[in-house]
Amino acid sequence: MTRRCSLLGAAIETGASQRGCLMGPASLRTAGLAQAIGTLDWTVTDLGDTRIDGQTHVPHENGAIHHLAETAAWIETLVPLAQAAAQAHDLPIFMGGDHSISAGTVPGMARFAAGQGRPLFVLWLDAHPDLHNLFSTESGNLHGTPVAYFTGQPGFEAYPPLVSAVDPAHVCMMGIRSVDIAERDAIARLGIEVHDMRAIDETGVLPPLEAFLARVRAADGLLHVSFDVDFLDPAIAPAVGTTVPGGATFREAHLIMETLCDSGLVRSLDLVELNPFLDERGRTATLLCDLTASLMGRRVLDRPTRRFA
Ligand code: HAR
Ligand code: MN
Ligand code: MN
Ligand code: MN
Repeated sequence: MTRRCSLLGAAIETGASQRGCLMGPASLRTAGLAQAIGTLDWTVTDLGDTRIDGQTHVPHENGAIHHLAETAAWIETLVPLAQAAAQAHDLPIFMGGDHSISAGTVPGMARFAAGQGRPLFVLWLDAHPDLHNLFSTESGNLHGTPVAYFTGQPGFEAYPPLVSAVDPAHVCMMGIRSVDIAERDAIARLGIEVHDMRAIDETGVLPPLEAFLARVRAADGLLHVSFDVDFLDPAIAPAVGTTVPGGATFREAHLIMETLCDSGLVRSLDLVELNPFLDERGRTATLLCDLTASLMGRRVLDRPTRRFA
């Protein structure tokens, strides 16, 4: 049966240290995201790009913070849009923009899931855990904060009140390889499931992913996937301002997306941190389109759907 997908652009770059993520949605469209999905068993609705009004500066006790007012406005805007997109479509895709969009898209999805009486689970594919609060961030770059916010941690009085929290036990991170001290403490304190690159080197991506998917299924959960370009190795994905060596390979990333497709559990997707200003002839944007196609059913050969325990 043909399912409905939608694309929503959130051209945010105020959360990142470098400019350029503003062009992320345009680059994904130019690379043919809608066309790639449209050749599969999906209809695609492009909802266009959302925007916020100009903001006046809001100071914070942590003087390092950049663009607090803009980030708060983006959260306010994105929460209801994400929730509405989930109501109208089987798989909304949120095109960033830097990773601060997830401080809006994930709570919006969590609120949608709560309305269905189901828990939201989050698969966080990233080099970074993005677990700072507004007091612990030293860089002041707010793309480093969404996970702490949407899991309901303290220190976010300056963000809009959280509409619906995600249980930290429902978050799984893969690809992590750059963690600040405050984030390391938060991971331990919250008991978040983190598979860093060493763990992936040791086991490959499938065992931890399948174990997480089994947990989502057992809880009758909805799954949101948040895909940060820097999850990938910079050799295959140069278009990101925060490259970290030793990331996921082309095949590791595709195998994750193909396995997610087989699971049938994915309800929404963020594609974030794409900085087209740093891309090489569109190769990173094209790779993101191909990975999304794998998530949505592109197959080299017909094969029986993998069975899960
Ligand atoms: N942890 C660092 C900081 O807070 C780097 C954060 C970079 N974040 C992203 N998203 N690129 O994952 O500044
Ligand atoms: Mn900065
Ligand atoms: Mn990130
Ligand atoms: Mn990152």
